[in-house]
Amino acid sequence: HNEEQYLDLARHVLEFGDQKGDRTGTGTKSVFGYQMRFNLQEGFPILTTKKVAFGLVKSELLWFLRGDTNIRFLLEHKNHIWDEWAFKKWVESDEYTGPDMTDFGRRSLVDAAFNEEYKKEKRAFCQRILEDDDFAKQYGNLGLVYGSQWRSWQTPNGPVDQIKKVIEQIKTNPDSRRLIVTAWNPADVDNMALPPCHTMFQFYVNNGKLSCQLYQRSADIFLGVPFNIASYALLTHMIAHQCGLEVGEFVHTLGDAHIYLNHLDQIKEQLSRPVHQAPQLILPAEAKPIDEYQMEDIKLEGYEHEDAIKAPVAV
Ligand code: UFP
Repeated sequence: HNEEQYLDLARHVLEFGDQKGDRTGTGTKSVFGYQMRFNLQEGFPILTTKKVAFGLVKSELLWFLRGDTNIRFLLEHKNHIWDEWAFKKWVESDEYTGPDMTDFGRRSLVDAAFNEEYKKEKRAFCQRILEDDDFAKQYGNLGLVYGSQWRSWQTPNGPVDQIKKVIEQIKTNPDSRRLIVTAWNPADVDNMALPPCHTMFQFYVNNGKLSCQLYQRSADIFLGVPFNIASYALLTHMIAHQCGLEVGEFVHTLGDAHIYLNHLDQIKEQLSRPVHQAPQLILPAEAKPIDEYQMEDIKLEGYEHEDAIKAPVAV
């Protein structure tokens, strides 16, 4: 069963992971180098031992594929996963005159009164992004994130659309061993708040089936990875659909694979739960241009799952 790939990863890191410090100061159990293989013919590999918010996976992936880097699109779809990055730029700007939001990520976790103030400020920020075009242009844009790296990688000779190119190559040259999309730019990483976690992915065509392998440099096993698996499985389906291919495997290769020390109870709870049958992904009969898919074009049928499990995000 596909889900055992993930549960085995969690058990492996609990058993063999070394305690290791990290950027956030939280502490982790970590291993280096691990690989999971999901057979996409066996159903869609979204986890069933806890609820994964597939709506957020969809809207984020559609956002990347449109080459969009402005959080307004995400907010229009009630997706708040990238808010903090835009909010940070806003509260650090000269124009911001509200209460001091320095180090809001950490303070909101330890100071309840501050957390209320922070949530209020952030709600107002999101509302303004939705309502005020000029404000959205200036403070909603995250700049160098996956949308721009995938669809308009900047070079001295103009932008490179890696997604368009790789789709063309899969169609015309399926045996190619160069079907790669990369997000890691050594010239930028020193100036980035969050250097890309999904550093690159490669496609592979065999027997009419499209497979995809992702190299993820850093993997938060409890909170990030379930989301990442669903996202790249969906991407593989969408690209296969574009190219008239069936889906093969999603191979997920991890660099620093870690469980945060404040997620240990949650992951143990998850490991004690029953696994349900995998759902099916339904795409429209006819493929659309890759940047024109709408939320309602993508459906999961028969997603049975255990309840969501809450855990603090390390920032
Ligand atoms: N992380 C993921 N998946 C993602 C994402 C982030 O697991 O898609 F964007 C986690 C990995 C790590 C943290 O725990 O976020 C990033 O921190 P760092 O840059 O220090 O690796």
